[in-house]
Amino acid sequence: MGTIVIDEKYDKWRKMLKEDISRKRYLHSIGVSNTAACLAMRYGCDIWKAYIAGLLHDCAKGLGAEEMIRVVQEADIELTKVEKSNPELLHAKAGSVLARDKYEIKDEDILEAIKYHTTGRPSMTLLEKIIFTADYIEPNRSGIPDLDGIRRIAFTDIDNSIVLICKASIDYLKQKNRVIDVTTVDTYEYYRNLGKEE
Ligand code: DGI
Ligand code: FE
Ligand code: FE
Repeated sequence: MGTIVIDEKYDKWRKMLKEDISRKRYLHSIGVSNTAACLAMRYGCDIWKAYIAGLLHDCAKGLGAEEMIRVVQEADIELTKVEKSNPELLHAKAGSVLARDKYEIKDEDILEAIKYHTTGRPSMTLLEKIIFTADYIEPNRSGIPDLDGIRRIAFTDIDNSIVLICKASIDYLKQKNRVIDVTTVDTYEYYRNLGKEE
């Protein structure tokens, strides 16, 4: 695909997204898109895939919990009990289905990056790591302790920034007495141990 073709598509997706989610969420998505493109430049990932995955990662955020469950189940994707009872986790899988069926994204790498953007997973692809990280550090995020430190580390050692993001998320969820998904813990442990081996 030539750059001009993708640019026109990006504009179409951007306009669709604006209709599907709140203004605040839309601005966050633009922030993630741009930040993901920067990280892709830094780490040698496909810049356009990062730009598109960043834009669409939260495309299901406008759906209600029931709707998200229906969308995912109709696509024959399994939902865990934890996902069913915690709607904040559902938008990742629902988003990958919506991106495929409504936004007509055919690229599996982009769809996987959307699917795993909330919990991460062990051995993420570079694109998955970039979307996971960009989601946390994009310019509109605020009120997170040492966010500037994490932002700097994201551009020097992305695996280490993933450890810090997972740790901060788990601490936050514990503090709020929320159920922690096993994948969230697996991601944390995988990237923490990766750092120890070096
Ligand atoms: O969609 P965003 O707000 O941009 O960010 P996100 O997709 O990373 O996370 C959405 C929410 O999901 C956020 O409030 C934290 C929450 N979350 C992340 N991991 C877990 C989780 N919630 C539960 N209950 N368990 C988790 O493991
Ligand atoms: Fe999200
Ligand atoms: Fe997000």
